[in-house]
Amino acid sequence: MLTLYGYFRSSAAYRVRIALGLKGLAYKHMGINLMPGISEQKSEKYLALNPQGRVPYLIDGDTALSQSPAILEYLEEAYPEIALLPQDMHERAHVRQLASLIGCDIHPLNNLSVLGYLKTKFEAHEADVTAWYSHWILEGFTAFEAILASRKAMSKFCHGNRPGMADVYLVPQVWNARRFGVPLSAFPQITAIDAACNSLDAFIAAAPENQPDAPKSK
Ligand SMILES: N[C@@H](CCC(=O)N[C@@H](CS)C(=O)NCC(=O)O)C(=O)O
Repeated sequence: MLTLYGYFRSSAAYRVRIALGLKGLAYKHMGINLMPGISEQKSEKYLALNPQGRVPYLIDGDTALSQSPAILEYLEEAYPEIALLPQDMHERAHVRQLASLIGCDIHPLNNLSVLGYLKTKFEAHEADVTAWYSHWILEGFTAFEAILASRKAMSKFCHGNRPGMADVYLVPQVWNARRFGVPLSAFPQITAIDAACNSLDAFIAAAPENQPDAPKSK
């Protein structure tokens, strides 16, 4: 059985939960509480496992990995029966392009430690931090939407009519955007794809509000 260390609101862990669900892989959930003031990711015990002190962290037998892109690529190779990347290498590169736009250019600028550093080191106010957060999502989603629009045919998901790797990255980022009140009306394809994904069991089961460590009142 696989073990996934995560946090209900971590979008990097959310990606891995979606991929596990799409591939039909059962896993044991280990909650790591990232709430400022609790910061279980910085505990001696967790750092001994993952020296970077972040989630997700996946254990599959002798394989133990941090970094959601590495985990997702590992799952794709270790459990290829339900593929999240296209067969064709050109299409595969296209999907990786979309995933990287989110994984490399939006998410790292908006993660908890970056936002915390803006506040502690640069005395950024809450409104400045929210503006920072929105800026990188809006900039990234504008490009993402344009890339989707440049494709010859519209599709139900980011690539074709089955959910795959780009959707695995997109849906958690849309969830974050909504959480911070980022307006999404300029992104009709992104929001349509998000809605299509969120009607599927794997995405519903992976949603932050459906995790065992989510607050009950949410
Ligand atoms: N590039 C990493 C990013 C992981 C990451 O930043 N995780 C966040 C939650 S989404 C985290 O654990 N933050 C804790 C912290 O910054 O202290 C990945 O994709 O796995």
